[in-house]
Amino acid sequence: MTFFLNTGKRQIDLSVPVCMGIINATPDSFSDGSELAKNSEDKFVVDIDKALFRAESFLQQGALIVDVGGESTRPGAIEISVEEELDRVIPIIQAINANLDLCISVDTSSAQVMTEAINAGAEIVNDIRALSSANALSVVADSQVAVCLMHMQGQPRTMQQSYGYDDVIEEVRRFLETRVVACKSAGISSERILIDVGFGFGKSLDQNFKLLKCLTHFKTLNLPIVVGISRKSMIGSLVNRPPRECVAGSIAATILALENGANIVRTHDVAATVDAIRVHSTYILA
Ligand code: 7PM
Repeated sequence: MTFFLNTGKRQIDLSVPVCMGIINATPDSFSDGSELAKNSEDKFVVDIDKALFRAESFLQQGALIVDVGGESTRPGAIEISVEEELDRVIPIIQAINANLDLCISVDTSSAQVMTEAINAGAEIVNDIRALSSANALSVVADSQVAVCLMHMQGQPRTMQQSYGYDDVIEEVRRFLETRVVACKSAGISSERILIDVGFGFGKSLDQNFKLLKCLTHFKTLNLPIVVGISRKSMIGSLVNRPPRECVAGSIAATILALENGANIVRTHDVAATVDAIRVHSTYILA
């Protein structure tokens, strides 16, 4: 099964997996965010030039998509205001859209941020809350952009406190199916929908690895699969290293995800991920 993702502006061929580079415009992002802070400011202000430079290097390294996020979804993170989120992400999206041929994804759950991001050139809404916030579904339905629906149990602030599943695979699958139905009922065609099991979002180490091992089960939904494993604690806690030193572990897990049908890999480490995709695609064709 080969897929094309329709973002309104372009059709992305997913017959070979593609790489989505992460641009985190958050002060407390554990693995890269504060690198985008303007040095001259006391409070966190994103440095647009640094963000643009990162996006450009992602493009050179072979990413097709950049995912720009301003709300910190790290476990335990505090929620920020919509104004703060807009201040962080919109200027970055505008700058990338004006300067680079990259498909821009916006990592947000807020309908207002989605609206302004789409106006600024975003082509994918990547929502860890799967369009469950007020008006989010209609904002996407009324546009031409694509959406990534992710599963999360609980909320980022509290989601690592308990992991209650009878059958993690079945429950995540059923949740995603329900959100896909909601999208289709609202008029979003399947060419515009991506699904994501949400590694690390209210899941134990064992549950994360069950999802990785059973990723093929999600192929029955007949939609492209996004995976976000990069530098997460499901890797860090195994290899006992801080996020920055989790690249090799993340690539190992990425190969397993690719082998189990991942179509889009969301990553901090684009060059390494593009190499892994090349190795895997060659292996598949041998
Ligand atoms: C802990 C958990 C730290 C998650 C940081 C994160 C995903 C996402 C994020 C994902 C999709 C991060 C994140 N993770 N969007 N946004 N899938 N679609 O690694 O797995 O940046 S936030």
